[in-house]
Amino acid sequence: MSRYDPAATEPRWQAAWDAAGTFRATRDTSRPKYYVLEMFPYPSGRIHIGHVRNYTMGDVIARYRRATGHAVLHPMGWDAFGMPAENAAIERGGHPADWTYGNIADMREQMKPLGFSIDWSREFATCDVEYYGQQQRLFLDMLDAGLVYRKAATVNWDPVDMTVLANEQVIEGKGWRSGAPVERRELTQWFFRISDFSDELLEAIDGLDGWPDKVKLMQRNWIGRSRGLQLNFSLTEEVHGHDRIEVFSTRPDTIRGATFVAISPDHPIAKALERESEEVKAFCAECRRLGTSEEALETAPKLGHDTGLRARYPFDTNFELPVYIANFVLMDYGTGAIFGVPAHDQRDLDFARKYELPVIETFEAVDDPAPVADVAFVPPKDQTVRYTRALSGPEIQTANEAIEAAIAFCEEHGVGQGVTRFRLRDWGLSRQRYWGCPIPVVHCETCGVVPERRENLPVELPYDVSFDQPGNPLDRHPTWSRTACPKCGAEARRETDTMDTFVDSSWYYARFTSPRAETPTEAEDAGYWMNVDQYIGGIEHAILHLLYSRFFARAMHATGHLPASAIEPFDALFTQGMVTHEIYQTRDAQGRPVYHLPEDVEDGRLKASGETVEVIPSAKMSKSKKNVVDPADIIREHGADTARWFVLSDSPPERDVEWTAAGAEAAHRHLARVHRMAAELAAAPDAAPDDALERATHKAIRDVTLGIDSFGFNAAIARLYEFTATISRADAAPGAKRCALKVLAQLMSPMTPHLAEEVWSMLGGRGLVADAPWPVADEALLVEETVTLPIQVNGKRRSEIVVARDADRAEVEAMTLADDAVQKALAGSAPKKLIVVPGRIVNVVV
Ligand code: ANZ
Ligand code: ZN
Repeated sequence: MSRYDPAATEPRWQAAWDAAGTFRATRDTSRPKYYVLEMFPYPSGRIHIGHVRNYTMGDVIARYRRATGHAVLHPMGWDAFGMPAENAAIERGGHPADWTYGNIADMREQMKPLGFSIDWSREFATCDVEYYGQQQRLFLDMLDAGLVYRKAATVNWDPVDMTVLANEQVIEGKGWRSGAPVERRELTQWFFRISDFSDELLEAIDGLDGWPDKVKLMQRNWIGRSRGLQLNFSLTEEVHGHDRIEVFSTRPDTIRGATFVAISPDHPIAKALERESEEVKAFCAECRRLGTSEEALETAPKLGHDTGLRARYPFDTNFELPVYIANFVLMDYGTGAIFGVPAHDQRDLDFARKYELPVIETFEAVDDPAPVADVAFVPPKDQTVRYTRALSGPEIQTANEAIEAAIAFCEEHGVGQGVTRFRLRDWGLSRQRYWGCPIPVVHCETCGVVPERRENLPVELPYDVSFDQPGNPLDRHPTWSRTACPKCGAEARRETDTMDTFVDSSWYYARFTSPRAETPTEAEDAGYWMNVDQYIGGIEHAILHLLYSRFFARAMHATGHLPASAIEPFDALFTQGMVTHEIYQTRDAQGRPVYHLPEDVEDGRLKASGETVEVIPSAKMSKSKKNVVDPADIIREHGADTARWFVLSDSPPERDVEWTAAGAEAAHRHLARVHRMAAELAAAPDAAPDDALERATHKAIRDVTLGIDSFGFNAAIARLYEFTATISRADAAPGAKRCALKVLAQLMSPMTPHLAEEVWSMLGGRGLVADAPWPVADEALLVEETVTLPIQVNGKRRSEIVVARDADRAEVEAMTLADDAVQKALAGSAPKKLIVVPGRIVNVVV
């Protein structure tokens, strides 16, 4: 009898699917379409078990939808630009392109044995010139449409690496690689006008029914709409043509508690003062040395410089406030200036304590009005409080009410107006990096910034670059940036900045609909395949990637590359949990932890030395802790189907699942058992269907279908375990069991497609199980034919009987009296009473 041998059979079925072109996506207007997409990977070089879980989930859905008659698009590609390739070139020599394409080849080889139903003919990498050339076209279209612009912006500058750093690359004020203190610099950069869409991107979240609530909340918070007041404080004396400071506040209800005004170091008034005072200059320089991230500003100590200027409180012009330059005021939020209310804002209170400014309360708690020292009183805005210094409105009101009243009051008196502000900033896309998509513009001395002509696209990255010096190799290239001005023909210089790699991943889903087109998309293909019906990926992309994609889809619609129906590109989103593993450690002579790979540990001891290991409970897999398992090893040992089955079982897909060797072995044993049953039943002669098995089969169809449909893969798998046991135990003819097992193969096929094909073919299934239509549960067989009735004797439950649903009273009574427990209780005599509650219970009184 043939043995379960995935090493031999899995490649064979993969070859069969390939040969038949089973997973090639083709437009077919006679069928409903289904587009399932997993977030494409960064080609780091190795597939990890988290990838396996992510792509297996997508694969289950893709295979299931094919079986239910959909035209399925399930593509794969590579998010291939970015810093790691450049860092590898700097650290180890070699070229980013070679490193990247080498990694892609390796990862493709690691991925293929997993048997995903991917249309590999659509594969691309974002560093393919065919892809980023189209991205340049999109950029130019967006430029024409006014969706991209240039402006001076403050950036984090690493003076050693001579490059701009993203906020995440600034660690405690220092460059993540150079360790040099990061400076704030002003550079002219390209920006996408995403903030024009703030309102729309926010409102549209309400319609994203297929998205997890937590992701929607994160998107809302990131966009951060807030209602506030913009008003002027006049200055007691004019300074360089400025006679007032415009401030923005979301708490105008607290204005009578204002004790200072603060402006950003980048505010025009601060800049004017900087020109005349060395002291101001030194102070602003100090502020700029800190990063620009909100986080850096949150944690950095509050610094202020008293300008000596005085601002008049707008309603009582005798009341004057000092004007500070403060490091925690950002120039690109609101107006770059605030009024400080130490009583009701912790940051302002810290500042006031440091610079000995007064603290004036405007409201207090209704029940316990005593303030707490050095803690600003900031109750929720919908809580009722007592205003002691309200600007307008009654004494007792909520902050929300007081805020609206204050805005109305200021508008009435012509001193300010209500405004809606967003936290969302325009998206700066310029990177002073080589390994990215070149920004297709040219700088001409006479014409300024000129877009490259479309017929000159793509602007290709030069291959001959060196990484032996800091900075952007494109700047140092002897010829690359030299070109003719597209407008006047004079000698001009190419833009050497490249695009943020988030741009690459903001439209790849659209490109997959026609990956070889000579335009970014093809209307017919995009119209047919968009939207992504099911998007699957990690929660770490819940904010930026999704927001940028939502913006890009709108921009692509505005520039004619996507239909209006695709401006929300992802109908449903699923964020999967991680695969975790225990950590094994011993200690060195100094007591420092030494980590060990799972494969080197057995039964709590090191295989090599027998030393006992400490076991740290399940944690995110990480190379530094060595608690990683390599999918390639698992496939070698157990086969791909075992890996696929295991990552889906045990835990709901949104939760973490813990990888254990024992669990993997159990999964493997189960698959081997299904295989063995198939081998045993393969030659069974045809038999009449068995009623009970038939019913069990249809219940399994119903439950597994429901499980897959609702992302309850673990529940579906639990049902498949049960169904396997039912078939095995069933008291039915082998021929009937064989029929049930064939359905089992179909139901398992999305999760364990190779084993399913094997079993299907052993049992005489026609063609590939991948092509077989999904079984449909017969409603008639799902109706329970029997009911279980508990039997109580003298009020205590003693037994139960299974009777036909339509059994009559006499029949139930007869069965009750025949029951062992009842006979024992009666001890030969007749019952005093026998009460049958049809369909519910039987009561016997003796
Ligand atoms: C006075 C006030 C009193 C404020 C109070 C808060 C509490 P959200 O709500 O996140 O939008 N602010 C305004 N512009 C700023 C800037 N450019 N840099 C730093 N802080 C700025 O934040 C709005 C609040 O943050 C505003 O309301 C302002 O301080 C401050 F008890 O005004 B508030
Ligand atoms: Zn020119």
